[in-house]
Amino acid sequence: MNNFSDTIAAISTAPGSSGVGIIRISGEDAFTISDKLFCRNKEAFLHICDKYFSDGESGDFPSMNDVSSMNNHEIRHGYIYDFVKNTDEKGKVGVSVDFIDECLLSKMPAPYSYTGENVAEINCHGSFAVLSRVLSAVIKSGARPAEPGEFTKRAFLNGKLDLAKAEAVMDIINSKTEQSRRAAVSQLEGRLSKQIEGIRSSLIGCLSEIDVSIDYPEYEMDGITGDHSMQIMIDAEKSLKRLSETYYRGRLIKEGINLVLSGCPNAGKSSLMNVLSGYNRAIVTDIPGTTRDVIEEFIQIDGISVTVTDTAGLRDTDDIVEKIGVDKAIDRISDAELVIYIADADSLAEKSVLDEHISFLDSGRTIVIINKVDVASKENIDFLKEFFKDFCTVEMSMKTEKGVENLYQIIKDKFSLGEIYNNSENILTNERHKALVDSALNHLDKAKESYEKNMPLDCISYDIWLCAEKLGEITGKSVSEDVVNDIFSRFCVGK
Ligand SMILES: Nc1nc2c(ncn2[C@@H]2O[C@H](COP(=O)(O)OP(=O)(O)OP(=O)(O)O)[C@@H](O)[C@H]2O)c(=O)[nH]1
Ligand SMILES: [Mg+2]
Repeated sequence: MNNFSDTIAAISTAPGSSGVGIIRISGEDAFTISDKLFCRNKEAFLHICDKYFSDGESGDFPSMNDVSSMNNHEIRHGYIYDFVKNTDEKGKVGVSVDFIDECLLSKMPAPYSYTGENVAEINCHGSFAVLSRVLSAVIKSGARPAEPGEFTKRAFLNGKLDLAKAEAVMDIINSKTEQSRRAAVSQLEGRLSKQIEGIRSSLIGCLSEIDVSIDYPEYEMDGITGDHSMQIMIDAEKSLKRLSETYYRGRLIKEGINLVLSGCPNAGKSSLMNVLSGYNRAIVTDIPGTTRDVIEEFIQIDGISVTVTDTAGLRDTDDIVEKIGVDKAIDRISDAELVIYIADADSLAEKSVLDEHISFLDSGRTIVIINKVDVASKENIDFLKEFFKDFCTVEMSMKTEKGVENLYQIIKDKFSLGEIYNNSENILTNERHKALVDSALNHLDKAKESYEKNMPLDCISYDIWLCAEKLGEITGKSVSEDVVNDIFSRFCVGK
Protein backbone atom coordinates (compact mmCIF):
# COMPACT_ATOMS: atom_id res chain seq x y z
CA MET A 1 0.00 0.00 0.00
CA ASN A 2 1.26 3.46 -0.88
CA ASN A 3 1.79 5.97 1.86
CA PHE A 4 0.76 9.48 0.97
CA SER A 5 1.96 11.93 3.54
CA ASP A 6 -0.79 14.48 3.06
CA THR A 7 -4.53 14.45 3.49
CA ILE A 8 -6.62 15.77 0.62
CA ALA A 9 -10.12 17.24 0.44
CA ALA A 10 -12.56 18.40 -2.22
CA ILE A 11 -16.21 19.02 -2.93
CA SER A 12 -17.31 15.76 -4.57
CA THR A 13 -20.72 16.83 -5.81
CA ALA A 14 -21.46 18.97 -8.87
CA PRO A 15 -21.67 22.75 -8.54
CA GLY A 16 -25.11 24.30 -8.19
CA SER A 17 -27.87 24.11 -5.59
CA SER A 18 -28.95 20.67 -4.45
CA GLY A 19 -30.46 18.98 -1.42
CA VAL A 20 -27.16 17.48 -0.35
CA GLY A 21 -23.53 18.26 -1.16
CA ILE A 22 -20.56 16.12 -0.19
CA ILE A 23 -17.06 17.04 0.95
CA ARG A 24 -14.66 14.14 0.85
CA ILE A 25 -11.51 14.03 2.98
CA SER A 26 -8.92 11.29 2.44
CA GLY A 27 -5.58 10.56 4.05
CA GLU A 28 -4.00 9.55 7.30
CA ASP A 29 -5.23 12.63 9.17
CA ALA A 30 -8.78 12.60 7.78
CA PHE A 31 -10.29 11.87 11.21
CA THR A 32 -8.11 14.18 13.29
CA ILE A 33 -8.78 16.99 10.81
CA SER A 34 -12.52 16.26 10.99
CA ASP A 35 -12.30 16.36 14.80
CA LYS A 36 -11.37 20.04 14.50
CA LEU A 37 -14.56 21.01 12.69
CA PHE A 38 -17.30 18.57 13.64
CA CYS A 39 -19.29 18.26 16.83
CA ARG A 40 -22.33 16.18 17.61
CA ASN A 41 -23.73 18.36 20.38
CA LYS A 42 -23.72 22.13 19.86
CA GLU A 43 -24.45 23.06 23.49
CA ALA A 44 -21.75 20.79 24.90
CA PHE A 45 -19.25 22.17 22.42
CA LEU A 46 -20.18 25.81 23.12
CA HIS A 47 -19.76 25.08 26.80
CA ILE A 48 -16.15 23.93 26.42
CA CYS A 49 -15.47 26.84 24.04
CA ASP A 50 -16.76 29.39 26.61
CA LYS A 51 -14.47 27.88 29.18
CA TYR A 52 -11.51 27.93 26.78
CA PHE A 53 -12.02 31.58 25.85
CA SER A 54 -12.66 32.71 29.43
CA ASP A 55 -9.47 30.90 30.54
CA GLY A 56 -7.57 33.06 28.06
CA GLU A 57 -7.17 30.99 24.84
CA SER A 58 -4.05 28.94 25.23
CA GLY A 59 -2.95 26.04 23.05
CA ASP A 60 -5.11 24.47 20.34
CA PHE A 61 -8.75 25.38 19.91
CA PRO A 62 -11.02 23.02 21.81
CA SER A 63 -12.40 19.87 20.14
CA MET A 64 -14.90 17.21 21.21
CA ASN A 65 -12.91 14.58 19.24
CA ASP A 66 -16.29 13.42 18.00
CA VAL A 67 -14.90 11.81 14.85
CA SER A 68 -12.00 9.95 16.45
CA SER A 69 -14.42 8.57 19.03
CA MET A 70 -16.94 7.41 16.39
CA ASN A 71 -17.09 3.74 15.48
CA ASN A 72 -15.67 2.73 12.12
CA HIS A 73 -18.20 2.78 9.27
CA GLU A 74 -20.59 4.85 11.32
CA ILE A 75 -22.60 7.86 10.16
CA ARG A 76 -23.34 10.56 12.71
CA HIS A 77 -25.48 13.66 12.70
CA GLY A 78 -23.76 16.85 13.86
CA TYR A 79 -22.58 20.37 13.03
CA ILE A 80 -19.67 21.78 11.08
CA TYR A 81 -18.07 24.76 12.75
CA ASP A 82 -15.21 27.13 12.21
CA PHE A 83 -13.45 29.52 14.55
CA VAL A 84 -13.64 33.06 13.20
CA LYS A 85 -12.01 36.31 14.23
CA ASN A 86 -14.40 39.17 15.07
CA THR A 87 -14.28 42.62 16.55
CA ASP A 88 -16.72 43.83 19.23
CA GLU A 89 -18.22 47.38 19.49
CA LYS A 90 -15.23 48.53 21.52
CA GLY A 91 -12.87 47.38 18.77
CA LYS A 92 -11.62 44.41 20.76
CA VAL A 93 -10.58 41.52 18.48
CA GLY A 94 -11.73 38.09 19.59
CA VAL A 95 -12.53 34.63 18.30
CA SER A 96 -15.93 33.02 18.20
CA VAL A 97 -17.47 29.78 16.96
CA ASP A 98 -19.38 29.92 13.68
CA PHE A 99 -21.66 26.97 12.94
CA ILE A 100 -21.56 26.60 9.17
CA ASP A 101 -24.16 23.87 8.65
CA GLU A 102 -25.84 20.80 10.01
CA CYS A 103 -24.53 17.60 8.48
CA LEU A 104 -24.04 13.87 8.51
CA LEU A 105 -20.47 12.66 8.78
CA SER A 106 -19.38 9.16 7.80
CA LYS A 107 -16.16 7.52 8.88
CA MET A 108 -14.48 4.93 6.68
CA PRO A 109 -11.08 3.80 7.96
CA ALA A 110 -8.22 2.48 5.82
CA PRO A 111 -8.14 0.18 3.98
CA TYR A 112 -11.93 -0.25 3.74
CA SER A 113 -12.70 2.95 1.86
CA TYR A 114 -12.84 4.14 -1.76
CA THR A 115 -9.24 5.36 -1.70
CA GLY A 116 -7.93 2.70 0.66
CA GLU A 117 -7.05 5.48 3.14
CA ASN A 118 -8.92 6.98 6.08
CA VAL A 119 -11.89 8.74 4.53
CA ALA A 120 -14.40 11.08 6.14
CA GLU A 121 -17.35 12.29 4.11
CA ILE A 122 -19.41 15.25 5.16
CA ASN A 123 -22.94 15.39 3.76
CA CYS A 124 -24.16 18.92 4.22
CA HIS A 125 -26.62 21.08 2.32
CA GLY A 126 -25.71 21.40 -1.33
CA SER A 127 -25.23 25.11 -1.79
CA PHE A 128 -22.03 26.63 -3.10
CA ALA A 129 -21.86 28.97 -0.07
CA VAL A 130 -22.06 26.08 2.41
CA LEU A 131 -19.75 23.73 0.52
CA SER A 132 -17.03 26.29 -0.10
CA ARG A 133 -17.09 27.37 3.59
CA VAL A 134 -16.92 23.75 4.78
CA LEU A 135 -14.07 23.03 2.38
CA SER A 136 -12.11 26.07 3.53
CA ALA A 137 -12.60 24.97 7.17
CA VAL A 138 -11.23 21.54 6.22
CA ILE A 139 -8.23 23.10 4.46
CA LYS A 140 -7.65 25.41 7.43
CA SER A 141 -7.61 22.35 9.67
CA GLY A 142 -4.76 20.73 7.75
CA ALA A 143 -5.96 19.14 4.50
CA ARG A 144 -4.81 20.22 1.07
CA PRO A 145 -7.16 20.74 -1.91
CA ALA A 146 -7.30 17.57 -4.00
CA GLU A 147 -6.17 17.63 -7.62
CA PRO A 148 -8.50 16.41 -10.38
CA GLY A 149 -9.06 12.66 -10.03
CA GLU A 150 -6.76 12.43 -7.02
CA PHE A 151 -9.13 10.29 -4.92
CA THR A 152 -9.42 7.71 -7.70
CA LYS A 153 -5.68 7.95 -8.41
CA ARG A 154 -4.98 7.12 -4.76
CA ALA A 155 -7.48 4.25 -5.01
CA PHE A 156 -5.53 2.96 -8.02
CA LEU A 157 -2.11 3.43 -6.42
CA ASN A 158 -3.39 1.76 -3.24
CA GLY A 159 -4.54 -1.24 -5.28
CA LYS A 160 -8.28 -0.68 -4.77
CA LEU A 161 -8.95 -0.63 -8.52
CA ASP A 162 -6.97 -1.28 -11.66
CA LEU A 163 -6.52 1.37 -14.33
CA ALA A 164 -9.31 0.17 -16.63
CA LYS A 165 -11.72 0.17 -13.69
CA ALA A 166 -10.58 3.64 -12.63
CA GLU A 167 -11.27 4.89 -16.17
CA ALA A 168 -14.71 3.26 -15.94
CA VAL A 169 -15.46 5.44 -12.90
CA MET A 170 -15.00 8.49 -15.11
CA ASP A 171 -17.19 6.95 -17.82
CA ILE A 172 -19.98 6.26 -15.33
CA ILE A 173 -19.87 9.86 -14.14
CA ASN A 174 -20.08 11.08 -17.74
CA SER A 175 -22.62 8.53 -18.99
CA LYS A 176 -25.60 10.18 -20.59
CA THR A 177 -27.49 7.17 -21.84
CA GLU A 178 -28.51 3.76 -20.52
CA GLN A 179 -26.17 2.07 -22.99
CA SER A 180 -23.11 4.08 -21.94
CA ARG A 181 -23.92 3.46 -18.27
CA ARG A 182 -24.17 -0.28 -18.86
CA ALA A 183 -20.86 -0.41 -20.73
CA ALA A 184 -19.08 1.60 -18.01
CA VAL A 185 -20.54 -0.45 -15.15
CA SER A 186 -19.46 -3.65 -16.84
CA GLN A 187 -15.93 -2.25 -17.13
CA LEU A 188 -15.96 -1.16 -13.48
CA GLU A 189 -17.09 -4.65 -12.47
CA GLY A 190 -13.83 -5.80 -14.04
CA ARG A 191 -15.07 -7.80 -17.01
CA LEU A 192 -12.68 -6.13 -19.43
CA SER A 193 -9.76 -6.30 -16.98
CA LYS A 194 -10.43 -10.00 -16.45
CA GLN A 195 -10.38 -10.73 -20.17
CA ILE A 196 -7.22 -8.66 -20.73
CA GLU A 197 -5.46 -10.18 -17.73
CA GLY A 198 -6.44 -13.67 -18.94
CA ILE A 199 -4.83 -13.07 -22.32
CA ARG A 200 -1.80 -11.42 -20.75
CA SER A 201 -1.16 -14.24 -18.32
CA SER A 202 -1.43 -16.85 -21.08
CA LEU A 203 1.22 -14.90 -23.01
CA ILE A 204 3.43 -14.70 -19.93
CA GLY A 205 3.02 -18.48 -19.56
CA CYS A 206 4.10 -18.77 -23.17
CA LEU A 207 7.18 -16.60 -22.43
CA SER A 208 8.27 -18.87 -19.60
CA GLU A 209 7.95 -21.90 -21.87
CA ILE A 210 10.15 -20.17 -24.44
CA ASP A 211 12.65 -19.25 -21.70
CA VAL A 212 12.84 -22.92 -20.76
CA SER A 213 13.56 -23.75 -24.41
CA ILE A 214 16.34 -21.16 -24.48
CA ASP A 215 17.88 -22.42 -21.25
CA TYR A 216 17.38 -26.09 -22.12
CA PRO A 217 17.69 -26.33 -25.90
CA GLU A 218 16.80 -30.01 -25.79
CA TYR A 219 13.15 -28.76 -25.60
CA GLU A 220 13.13 -27.48 -29.14
CA MET A 221 10.80 -24.79 -30.40
CA ASP A 222 9.33 -26.94 -33.11
CA GLY A 223 8.55 -29.57 -30.49
CA ILE A 224 5.85 -29.39 -27.79
CA THR A 225 6.79 -25.85 -26.69
CA GLY A 226 6.63 -24.40 -30.19
CA ASP A 227 3.21 -25.74 -31.08
CA HIS A 228 1.80 -24.84 -27.73
CA SER A 229 3.23 -21.28 -27.89
CA MET A 230 1.84 -20.84 -31.37
CA GLN A 231 -1.60 -21.96 -30.22
CA ILE A 232 -1.51 -19.45 -27.35
CA MET A 233 -0.59 -16.70 -29.83
CA ILE A 234 -3.39 -17.71 -32.20
CA ASP A 235 -5.97 -17.73 -29.39
CA ALA A 236 -4.75 -14.38 -28.05
CA GLU A 237 -4.89 -12.87 -31.51
CA LYS A 238 -8.44 -14.09 -32.05
CA SER A 239 -9.68 -12.60 -28.79
CA LEU A 240 -7.84 -9.31 -29.28
CA LYS A 241 -9.10 -8.92 -32.86
CA ARG A 242 -12.68 -9.45 -31.69
CA LEU A 243 -12.15 -6.91 -28.94
CA SER A 244 -10.62 -4.37 -31.31
CA GLU A 245 -13.61 -4.70 -33.65
CA THR A 246 -16.01 -3.79 -30.83
CA TYR A 247 -14.54 -0.30 -30.62
CA TYR A 248 -16.77 1.05 -33.37
CA ARG A 249 -19.84 0.11 -31.32
CA GLY A 250 -18.12 1.16 -28.10
CA ARG A 251 -17.42 4.62 -29.41
CA LEU A 252 -21.02 5.01 -30.55
CA ILE A 253 -22.22 3.98 -27.10
CA LYS A 254 -19.85 6.34 -25.33
CA GLU A 255 -19.64 9.34 -27.64
CA GLY A 256 -22.90 9.02 -29.56
CA ILE A 257 -23.54 10.33 -33.07
CA ASN A 258 -22.83 13.82 -34.26
CA LEU A 259 -25.67 14.64 -36.70
CA VAL A 260 -25.75 17.85 -38.76
CA LEU A 261 -28.81 19.20 -40.61
CA SER A 262 -27.96 21.03 -43.79
CA GLY A 263 -29.57 22.37 -46.97
CA CYS A 264 -30.79 25.51 -48.71
CA PRO A 265 -32.58 28.25 -46.77
CA ASN A 266 -36.24 27.41 -46.12
CA ALA A 267 -35.76 23.72 -46.92
CA GLY A 268 -37.12 22.68 -43.51
CA LYS A 269 -33.99 22.06 -41.42
CA SER A 270 -35.28 23.77 -38.30
CA SER A 271 -38.65 22.07 -38.74
CA LEU A 272 -36.82 18.72 -38.67
CA MET A 273 -34.82 19.85 -35.63
CA ASN A 274 -38.13 20.45 -33.86
CA VAL A 275 -39.57 17.10 -34.94
CA LEU A 276 -36.45 15.26 -33.68
CA SER A 277 -36.23 17.12 -30.39
CA GLY A 278 -39.98 16.92 -29.75
CA TYR A 279 -40.45 20.62 -29.05
CA ASN A 280 -39.97 24.01 -30.66
CA ARG A 281 -36.22 24.14 -30.26
CA ALA A 282 -35.50 26.30 -33.31
CA ILE A 283 -37.34 29.23 -34.86
CA VAL A 284 -39.27 28.28 -38.00
CA THR A 285 -40.55 30.95 -40.40
CA ASP A 286 -41.12 31.17 -44.11
CA ILE A 287 -38.34 33.78 -44.38
CA PRO A 288 -35.25 32.26 -46.00
CA GLY A 289 -32.22 32.75 -43.74
CA THR A 290 -34.11 32.42 -40.43
CA THR A 291 -31.43 30.28 -38.75
CA ARG A 292 -28.07 32.00 -38.64
CA ASP A 293 -26.18 30.43 -35.79
CA VAL A 294 -25.51 26.80 -34.98
CA ILE A 295 -28.19 25.29 -32.71
CA GLU A 296 -27.53 22.04 -30.87
CA GLU A 297 -29.88 19.63 -29.17
CA PHE A 298 -29.17 16.32 -27.48
CA ILE A 299 -31.59 13.48 -28.30
CA GLN A 300 -31.52 9.70 -27.94
CA ILE A 301 -32.22 7.11 -30.58
CA ASP A 302 -32.47 3.59 -29.17
CA GLY A 303 -30.38 4.50 -26.13
CA ILE A 304 -27.62 6.08 -28.21
CA SER A 305 -26.99 9.78 -27.71
CA VAL A 306 -27.29 11.91 -30.82
CA THR A 307 -26.22 15.54 -30.92
CA VAL A 308 -28.37 17.19 -33.57
CA THR A 309 -27.04 20.44 -35.02
CA ASP A 310 -29.29 22.79 -36.98
CA THR A 311 -27.38 25.19 -39.21
CA ALA A 312 -27.87 28.22 -41.42
CA GLY A 313 -29.19 27.55 -44.94
CA LEU A 314 -26.42 27.33 -47.55
CA ARG A 315 -26.42 30.30 -49.92
CA ASP A 316 -24.22 33.17 -51.13
CA THR A 317 -25.05 36.23 -49.10
CA ASP A 318 -23.74 39.73 -48.45
CA ASP A 319 -25.19 39.75 -44.96
CA ILE A 320 -22.13 39.55 -42.69
CA VAL A 321 -23.93 37.72 -39.87
CA GLU A 322 -25.59 35.19 -42.17
CA LYS A 323 -22.26 34.61 -43.95
CA ILE A 324 -20.60 33.68 -40.65
CA GLY A 325 -23.49 31.25 -40.07
CA VAL A 326 -23.04 29.68 -43.52
CA ASP A 327 -19.28 29.25 -42.91
CA LYS A 328 -20.02 27.60 -39.57
CA ALA A 329 -22.55 25.31 -41.28
CA ILE A 330 -19.92 24.16 -43.80
CA ASP A 331 -17.43 23.52 -40.97
CA ARG A 332 -19.96 21.40 -39.11
CA ILE A 333 -20.70 19.29 -42.18
CA SER A 334 -17.05 18.28 -42.45
CA ASP A 335 -16.95 17.15 -38.78
CA ALA A 336 -20.24 15.26 -38.79
CA GLU A 337 -20.64 11.50 -38.56
CA LEU A 338 -24.00 11.85 -40.26
CA VAL A 339 -25.33 14.69 -42.41
CA ILE A 340 -29.01 15.02 -43.17
CA TYR A 341 -29.29 17.15 -46.29
CA ILE A 342 -32.78 18.53 -46.74
CA ALA A 343 -33.99 19.38 -50.23
CA ASP A 344 -37.15 21.43 -50.70
CA ALA A 345 -39.34 19.56 -53.20
CA ASP A 346 -41.95 22.32 -53.26
CA SER A 347 -39.62 25.03 -54.43
CA LEU A 348 -36.63 23.49 -56.19
CA ALA A 349 -33.25 25.15 -55.79
CA GLU A 350 -31.43 26.06 -58.99
CA LYS A 351 -29.58 23.19 -60.62
CA SER A 352 -26.22 24.98 -60.24
CA VAL A 353 -26.82 25.31 -56.48
CA LEU A 354 -27.72 21.63 -56.16
CA ASP A 355 -24.63 20.72 -58.23
CA GLU A 356 -22.45 22.71 -55.84
CA HIS A 357 -24.02 21.09 -52.75
CA ILE A 358 -23.79 17.55 -54.05
CA SER A 359 -20.09 18.11 -54.73
CA PHE A 360 -19.28 18.37 -51.03
CA LEU A 361 -21.73 15.77 -49.73
CA ASP A 362 -20.31 12.35 -49.03
CA SER A 363 -22.90 9.69 -49.93
CA GLY A 364 -21.56 7.30 -47.27
CA ARG A 365 -22.46 9.57 -44.42
CA THR A 366 -25.35 11.58 -45.84
CA ILE A 367 -29.08 10.94 -45.87
CA VAL A 368 -31.04 13.17 -48.25
CA ILE A 369 -34.54 14.18 -47.24
CA ILE A 370 -36.90 15.15 -50.02
CA ASN A 371 -39.08 17.47 -47.99
CA LYS A 372 -42.52 19.06 -48.29
CA VAL A 373 -44.01 16.09 -50.14
CA ASP A 374 -47.40 17.18 -48.76
CA VAL A 375 -47.40 20.10 -51.23
CA ALA A 376 -44.72 19.21 -53.79
CA SER A 377 -45.42 18.02 -57.34
CA LYS A 378 -44.60 14.45 -58.33
CA GLU A 379 -42.36 15.85 -61.04
CA ASN A 380 -40.19 17.71 -58.52
CA ILE A 381 -40.03 14.70 -56.19
CA ASP A 382 -38.95 12.47 -59.08
CA PHE A 383 -36.36 15.00 -60.17
CA LEU A 384 -34.77 15.07 -56.69
CA LYS A 385 -34.88 11.28 -56.41
CA GLU A 386 -33.01 11.01 -59.69
CA PHE A 387 -30.61 13.84 -58.83
CA PHE A 388 -29.66 12.22 -55.49
CA LYS A 389 -29.78 8.65 -56.80
CA ASP A 390 -26.38 7.81 -55.30
CA PHE A 391 -27.63 8.78 -51.85
CA CYS A 392 -30.02 7.20 -49.42
CA THR A 393 -33.18 9.34 -49.82
CA VAL A 394 -36.32 9.64 -47.70
CA GLU A 395 -39.51 11.40 -48.76
CA MET A 396 -40.80 13.45 -45.88
CA SER A 397 -43.18 16.12 -44.76
CA MET A 398 -42.34 18.03 -41.60
CA LYS A 399 -45.91 19.35 -41.67
CA THR A 400 -47.60 15.92 -41.50
CA GLU A 401 -44.55 14.11 -40.06
CA LYS A 402 -44.74 11.63 -42.93
CA GLY A 403 -41.52 9.63 -43.19
CA VAL A 404 -40.28 10.28 -39.64
CA GLU A 405 -40.34 6.61 -38.59
CA ASN A 406 -38.62 5.71 -41.85
CA LEU A 407 -35.88 8.22 -41.12
CA TYR A 408 -35.28 6.77 -37.62
CA GLN A 409 -35.07 3.28 -39.09
CA ILE A 410 -32.53 4.38 -41.70
CA ILE A 411 -30.38 6.00 -39.00
CA LYS A 412 -30.58 2.86 -36.85
CA ASP A 413 -29.64 0.65 -39.81
CA LYS A 414 -26.81 2.95 -40.85
CA PHE A 415 -25.13 2.61 -37.45
CA SER A 416 -26.26 -1.00 -36.84
CA LEU A 417 -27.82 0.12 -33.56
CA GLY A 418 -29.89 -3.07 -33.32
CA GLU A 419 -26.72 -5.17 -33.04
CA ILE A 420 -25.28 -3.18 -30.18
CA TYR A 421 -27.66 -4.55 -27.57
CA ASN A 422 -27.93 -8.20 -28.50
CA ASN A 423 -24.41 -8.77 -27.38
CA SER A 424 -22.97 -9.81 -24.06
CA GLU A 425 -19.28 -9.61 -25.03
CA ASN A 426 -16.89 -6.98 -23.68
CA ILE A 427 -16.91 -3.75 -25.66
CA LEU A 428 -13.99 -1.36 -25.94
CA THR A 429 -15.22 2.17 -25.36
CA ASN A 430 -11.94 3.85 -24.53
CA GLU A 431 -9.59 5.20 -27.21
CA ARG A 432 -6.52 4.43 -25.09
CA HIS A 433 -7.57 0.80 -24.69
CA LYS A 434 -8.25 0.48 -28.42
CA ALA A 435 -4.79 1.84 -29.31
CA LEU A 436 -3.14 -0.56 -26.84
CA VAL A 437 -5.10 -3.59 -28.10
CA ASP A 438 -4.07 -2.72 -31.67
CA SER A 439 -0.47 -2.26 -30.67
CA ALA A 440 -0.55 -5.60 -28.78
CA LEU A 441 -1.95 -7.24 -31.94
CA ASN A 442 0.85 -5.73 -33.96
CA HIS A 443 3.51 -7.28 -31.71
CA LEU A 444 1.68 -10.59 -31.72
CA ASP A 445 1.71 -10.54 -35.48
CA LYS A 446 5.46 -9.95 -35.52
CA ALA A 447 6.00 -12.78 -33.00
CA LYS A 448 3.98 -15.18 -35.16
CA GLU A 449 5.86 -14.13 -38.25
CA SER A 450 9.21 -14.69 -36.52
CA TYR A 451 8.01 -18.10 -35.41
CA GLU A 452 6.95 -19.04 -38.93
CA LYS A 453 10.29 -17.90 -40.32
CA ASN A 454 12.16 -19.94 -37.69
CA MET A 455 13.79 -16.83 -36.29
CA PRO A 456 15.78 -17.08 -33.01
CA LEU A 457 13.64 -17.66 -29.93
CA ASP A 458 14.68 -14.32 -28.41
CA CYS A 459 13.08 -12.47 -31.33
CA ILE A 460 9.80 -14.27 -30.79
CA SER A 461 9.81 -13.81 -27.04
CA TYR A 462 10.68 -10.12 -27.34
CA ASP A 463 7.50 -9.39 -29.31
CA ILE A 464 5.37 -11.56 -27.05
CA TRP A 465 6.78 -9.65 -24.10
CA LEU A 466 5.95 -6.31 -25.77
CA CYS A 467 2.44 -7.56 -26.50
CA ALA A 468 1.98 -8.49 -22.81
CA GLU A 469 3.35 -5.09 -21.79
CA LYS A 470 0.78 -3.29 -23.98
CA LEU A 471 -2.02 -5.31 -22.41
CA GLY A 472 -0.61 -4.54 -18.97
CA GLU A 473 -0.89 -0.85 -19.76
CA ILE A 474 -4.66 -1.26 -20.07
CA THR A 475 -5.09 -2.54 -16.54
CA GLY A 476 -2.14 -0.57 -15.18
CA LYS A 477 0.09 -3.59 -14.45
CA SER A 478 2.79 -2.07 -16.64
CA VAL A 479 2.29 1.62 -17.06
CA SER A 480 4.49 4.68 -16.65
CA GLU A 481 3.85 7.35 -14.06
CA ASP A 482 3.33 9.93 -16.84
CA VAL A 483 0.50 7.89 -18.36
CA VAL A 484 -1.14 7.49 -14.95
CA ASN A 485 -0.85 11.22 -14.29
CA ASP A 486 -2.26 12.03 -17.70
CA ILE A 487 -5.26 9.74 -17.25
CA PHE A 488 -6.21 11.12 -13.85
CA SER A 489 -5.67 14.74 -14.85
CA ARG A 490 -8.71 14.32 -17.11
CA PHE A 491 -10.95 13.45 -14.16
CA CYS A 492 -12.99 16.05 -12.36
CA VAL A 493 -11.99 17.49 -9.00
CA GLY A 494 -13.62 15.58 -6.16
CA LYS A 495 -13.51 12.19 -7.84
N1 LIG B 1 -45.87 22.42 -46.43
C1 LIG B 1 -44.74 22.21 -45.78
N2 LIG B 1 -44.07 23.25 -45.28
C2 LIG B 1 -42.93 23.01 -44.61
C3 LIG B 1 -42.42 21.71 -44.44
N3 LIG B 1 -41.26 21.79 -43.76
C4 LIG B 1 -41.04 23.09 -43.50
N4 LIG B 1 -42.05 23.84 -44.02
C5 LIG B 1 -42.18 25.30 -43.99
O1 LIG B 1 -41.06 25.85 -44.65
C6 LIG B 1 -40.66 27.08 -44.05
C7 LIG B 1 -39.20 27.03 -43.69
O2 LIG B 1 -39.01 26.06 -42.69
P1 LIG B 1 -37.75 26.06 -41.74
O3 LIG B 1 -37.80 24.82 -40.92
O4 LIG B 1 -37.65 27.35 -41.00
O5 LIG B 1 -36.61 25.99 -42.82
P2 LIG B 1 -35.04 26.11 -42.60
O6 LIG B 1 -34.39 25.15 -43.53
O7 LIG B 1 -34.68 25.99 -41.17
O8 LIG B 1 -34.76 27.58 -43.12
P3 LIG B 1 -33.56 28.59 -42.74
O9 LIG B 1 -33.40 28.61 -41.28
O10 LIG B 1 -34.04 29.88 -43.29
O11 LIG B 1 -32.35 28.11 -43.45
C8 LIG B 1 -41.60 27.26 -42.86
O12 LIG B 1 -42.64 28.10 -43.23
C9 LIG B 1 -42.12 25.86 -42.59
O13 LIG B 1 -43.38 25.83 -41.96
C10 LIG B 1 -43.17 20.62 -44.98
O14 LIG B 1 -42.81 19.44 -44.92
N5 LIG B 1 -44.30 20.94 -45.65
MG1 LIG C 1 -33.73 27.22 -39.89
